[in-house]
Amino acid sequence: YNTHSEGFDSSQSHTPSSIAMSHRKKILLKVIILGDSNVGKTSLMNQYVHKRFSNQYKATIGADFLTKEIMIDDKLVTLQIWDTAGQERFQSLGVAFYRGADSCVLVHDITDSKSFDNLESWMDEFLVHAAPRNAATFPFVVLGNKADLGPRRQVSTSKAKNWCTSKGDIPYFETSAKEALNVEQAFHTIAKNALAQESQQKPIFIPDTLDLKQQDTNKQQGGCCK
Ligand code: G3D
Ligand code: MG
Repeated sequence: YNTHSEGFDSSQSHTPSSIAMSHRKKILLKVIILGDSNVGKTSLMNQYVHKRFSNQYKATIGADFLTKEIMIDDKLVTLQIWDTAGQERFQSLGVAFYRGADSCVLVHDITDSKSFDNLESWMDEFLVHAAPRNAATFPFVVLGNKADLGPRRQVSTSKAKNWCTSKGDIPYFETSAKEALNVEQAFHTIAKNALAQESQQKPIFIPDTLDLKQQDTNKQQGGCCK
């Protein structure tokens, strides 16, 4: 596998006019996926981008992100989906992971109540590190994954929905990366809400100088630019 390969949504038809139109409005949205390890984050991304559920892929994915192009209304949107490489175990995700996120996907496993209880701290972690301009309206989405394992469920749908409502009406989906249940729908909502939010924002201010000392303390193994 090419770790930075391009996914393409073949369900969308690109007529010449839709391509011409979309070129005027090419947009990149950064989506990050957070949650406890083993909830299925990598599997969800792989299912969405490559329409596959495989263990092999999981072992080789060391990439910072995958991309997928989709059409939302008349806009060609490139989703840049950032997954962790297992560092979530140590809560040591670098600054680059959070920087400039347009949407944050919080994932728990419906058969693991601890992973649901931890959503709150993942959300806090995100808000502290990404420091979005408007935390109250930032587009989060919550996914209760492994919905195919119904008999082993520990987190009820209503409990998850109530939490999402209490956090400002965050959309909630129960997904299965294994059975491709709701994955497409969830990411479509993620992209739509990220796009809606992004179009309200002014260009991001990028400073000329970087505090290298600060950068260094956040540096992860694997080299520069993280
Ligand atoms: P993570 O990236 O959040 O750490 P992974 O999670 O995507 O690595 O998945 C963790 C384990 O859960 C994997 O099992 C994976 O196959 C499984 N998994 C992911 N999504 C689903 C799902 O929707 N349904 C079911 N039944 N299993 C899922 P292994 O055994 O390979 O560790
Ligand atoms: Mg993973």
